[in-house]
Amino acid sequence: MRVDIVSIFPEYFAPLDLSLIGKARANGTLRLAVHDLRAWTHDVHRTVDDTPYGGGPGMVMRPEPWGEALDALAPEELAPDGVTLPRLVVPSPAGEPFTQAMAYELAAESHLLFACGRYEGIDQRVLDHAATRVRVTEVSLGDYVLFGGEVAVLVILEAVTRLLPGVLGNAGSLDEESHAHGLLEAPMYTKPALWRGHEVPEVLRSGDHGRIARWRRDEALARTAGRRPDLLAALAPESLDKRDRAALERAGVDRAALERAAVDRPTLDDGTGFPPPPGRVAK
Ligand code: JD8
Repeated sequence: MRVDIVSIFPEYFAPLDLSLIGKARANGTLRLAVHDLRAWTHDVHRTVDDTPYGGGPGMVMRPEPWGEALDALAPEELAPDGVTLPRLVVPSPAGEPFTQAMAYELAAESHLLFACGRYEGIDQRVLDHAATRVRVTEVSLGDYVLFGGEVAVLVILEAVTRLLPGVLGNAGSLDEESHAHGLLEAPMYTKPALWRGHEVPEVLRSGDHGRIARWRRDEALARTAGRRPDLLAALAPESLDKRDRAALERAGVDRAALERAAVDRPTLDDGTGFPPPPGRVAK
């Protein structure tokens, strides 16, 4: 996979030299380049921002450097095979929520181009213009406010690159994990068996693989019910068998009630798309 990142803070991406992503780069699985947006400015101050039309606080990223960056990294003149067309990914609080499903989708692309905004964001015409040439996906990490897109790109790349063939040593660890089957994972333990008065559950030391698998499944179900009822409610009914339903009942979960909770969750929304800050009462 080829990845290009454009940012006014290329130093933010130093961690991409480390660990498994660094290894994937070193062995050619991942061809990653970070570009300084200011390389596509022409004034002495290398200006990338200006005041917002319509007024308001802060600054907006000017379109011209972004236009030149896209011309360089997503050229209109395609290679004859057309395969070099990148998918443009733009972190934004107004984007589509980033999920494991989207990570899988992005991992199937051969070329990703990330545009990191700062300040109040990028002039909208950059995205509108880019969409005439490439597929554009605005992505949000979640409902909280960041300074810019850089950290979001680090998160997205970590989720995406670990799905690339050959990046994870242990292929089995991919589909056994949380979010692959829609449940949180059971807790994990290692040696020693007794540590500061806390014991590893007996079942995990029993060597009985059937009992261990059932225990882990029950823990996953109980944990998900307690911590993420939204995930449990979103499960397809057929992904829970009779023993699962029994485990949920023991954990005190009424699945019908969970499903109702998922559809008529009380709204805290005041139209801004964000829940009220602490201290403010929801409408
Ligand atoms: C990109 C600029 C800051 C955005 C005013 C200050 C993602 N989940 C997420 N939260 N925030 C971002 C994000 C924030 C960004 C930029 C992503 C570029 N900002 C601006 C508009 C409102 N703030 C994000 N992914």
